[in-house]
Amino acid sequence: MTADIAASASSRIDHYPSRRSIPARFLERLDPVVYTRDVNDAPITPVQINQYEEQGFFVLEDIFSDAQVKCLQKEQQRLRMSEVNPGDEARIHEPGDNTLRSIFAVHAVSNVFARLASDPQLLTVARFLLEDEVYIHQSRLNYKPGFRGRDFYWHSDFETWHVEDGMPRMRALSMSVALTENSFNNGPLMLLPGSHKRFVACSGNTPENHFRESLRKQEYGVPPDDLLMQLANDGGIVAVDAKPGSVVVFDCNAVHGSNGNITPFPRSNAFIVYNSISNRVGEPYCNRPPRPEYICTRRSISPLKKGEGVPASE
Ligand code: 6CS
Ligand code: FE
Repeated sequence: MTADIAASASSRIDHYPSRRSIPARFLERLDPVVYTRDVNDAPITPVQINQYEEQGFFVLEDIFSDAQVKCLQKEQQRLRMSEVNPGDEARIHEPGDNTLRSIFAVHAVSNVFARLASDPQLLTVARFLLEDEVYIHQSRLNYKPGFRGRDFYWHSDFETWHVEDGMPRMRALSMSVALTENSFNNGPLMLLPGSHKRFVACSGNTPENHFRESLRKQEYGVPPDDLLMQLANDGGIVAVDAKPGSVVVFDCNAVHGSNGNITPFPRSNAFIVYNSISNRVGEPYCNRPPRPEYICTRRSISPLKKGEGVPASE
């Protein structure tokens, strides 16, 4: 068998079987966390590299200036208020009411968020950790507005991206850019340190068009209580209080979630998901049709080039 056939054959082997109608269980992580072995002139500190390796995440403080944050906030408000074609599927509302929960593919509809996604400070870190050229697998704004912002239950993004998008291996990461204060009381991102080192294979089967519900309230691909208890007992729970303009970088398989927000203060973040160009998505592993392009980039996969950075707003 030639090398490329072997490679494509191996890429179709399901190394992380999940939602196969068998009880949930831990599987070994088969992939590195930090792919780079050469840490000379790294764009992040040894402490950050070690934290990412061991805990699955770290925080980049003060990446964007107040003027840049102001520009991002104005843009997220514009998108939030913008008239869109009725039934725009990329705009997700909270279950049961018309509160806007998320907007997906913001890098594709907004020049400001395209510049955020290609910002050299972010792209350099993603390329370093994944040791590859990268492309944007997904982007989204999670608004989590005041008073009525709902929770995002515990999950591993990779479990979904593997099963429903056909992402073969754990060679992707998310960057959550804080657009408003992420404080301990308005539903900050919570992570289970060390959870990225084991894959939680979930029970059940993926329903048809699962994304129509899962982006509002995820019920499949969710770790069961006993495995969550083990992860929390082993590594604790960290709620990340992040100032506007800071960035939480977390591994694709780090189990995370966030509580609802009944405070008057929104907890709005922009998420950019970088996938390695050598880990591009293929056929889903759940034998369902591929999810739409606004959730999972599939048509236009090419190495992301460094952009001019996030504009500053006067
Ligand atoms: O299905 C997805 O791709 C989305 N679901 C969650 C809960 N987090 C990652 C991503 O936004
Ligand atoms: Fe997530």
